Amino acid sequence: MGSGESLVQVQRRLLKDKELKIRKALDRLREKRRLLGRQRRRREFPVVSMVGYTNCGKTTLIKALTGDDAVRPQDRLFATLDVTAHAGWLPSRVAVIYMDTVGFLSQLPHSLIESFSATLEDVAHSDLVVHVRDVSHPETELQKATVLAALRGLRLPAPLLDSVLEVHNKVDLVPGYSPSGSQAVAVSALLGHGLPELRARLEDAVLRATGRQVLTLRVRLAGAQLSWLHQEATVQDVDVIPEAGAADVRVVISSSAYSRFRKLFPESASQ
Ligand SMILES: Nc1nc2c(ncn2[C@@H]2O[C@H](COP(=O)(O)OP(=O)(O)OP(=O)(O)O)[C@@H](O)[C@H]2O)c(=O)[nH]1
Ligand SMILES: [Mg+2]
Repeated sequence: MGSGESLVQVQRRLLKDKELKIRKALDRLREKRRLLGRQRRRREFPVVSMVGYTNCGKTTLIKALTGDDAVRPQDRLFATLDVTAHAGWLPSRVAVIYMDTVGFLSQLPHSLIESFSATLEDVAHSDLVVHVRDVSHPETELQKATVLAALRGLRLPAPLLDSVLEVHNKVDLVPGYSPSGSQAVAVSALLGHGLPELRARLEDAVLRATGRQVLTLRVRLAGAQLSWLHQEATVQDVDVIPEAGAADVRVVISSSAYSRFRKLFPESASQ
């Protein structure tokens, strides 16, 4: 204790030390929970990461796709400094997790580089990367180049880098816009234009990336096929045909499960 310190000052100092310890422990806990959450999510759902230049509309697009009011878009730099995850459903009722990321910038302030890269580590573990672009921005091509360069810097697995889905956002601000000769999907996240087409494209890409397909299989009701499918695949719809003692079952199934199914039940036909 310093000679000039009063009792109140000592208590304050001790409390400060304690607060620091608690804060550190909280940070560790938060990190641990984040990692656990990430592992859990990855096991259960395909993960789609939204990346793009800052202000291109990532958060708005996720909100439009998930209808989640909790995702509040903000028109300012780094409105979202942490990576956030939101669940959405694809047309075949496959659930996906959309990961919101921090927007890219050409000249990132040095003090932010570390948090920035930390939030992007998750991108490498996703099943699909969606590159959102603001096509109404005068520097949209430069922004695209910046984002692609940064993505290359993340050393993503080649299949992930090769399958990046490009979304051209804010087309409501560019009358008569149509993406020139590319595979891109044109949308207005704000007005909801182009979302059905985007969902279809997302589904295609997600199923392909995760080695799954949507099939309708004719199964005999007397056999074990239906319960097998319930266990090994995602059953979406069962259409019973009483006179045939059978059902048409629509499933989302992995390639490996489908080949096991065909071996086990060679009599079942794909419709
Ligand atoms: N006109 C129009 N504005 C849009 C569209 N999508 C997003 N915006 C607006 O663009 C601004 C930025 O949108 P955000 O969704 O916050 O962008 P972001 O990519 O998440 O930005 P950061 O998190 O900072 O990287 C907001 O003011 C949105 O309302 C769109 O399709 N059309
Ligand atoms: Mg955002």
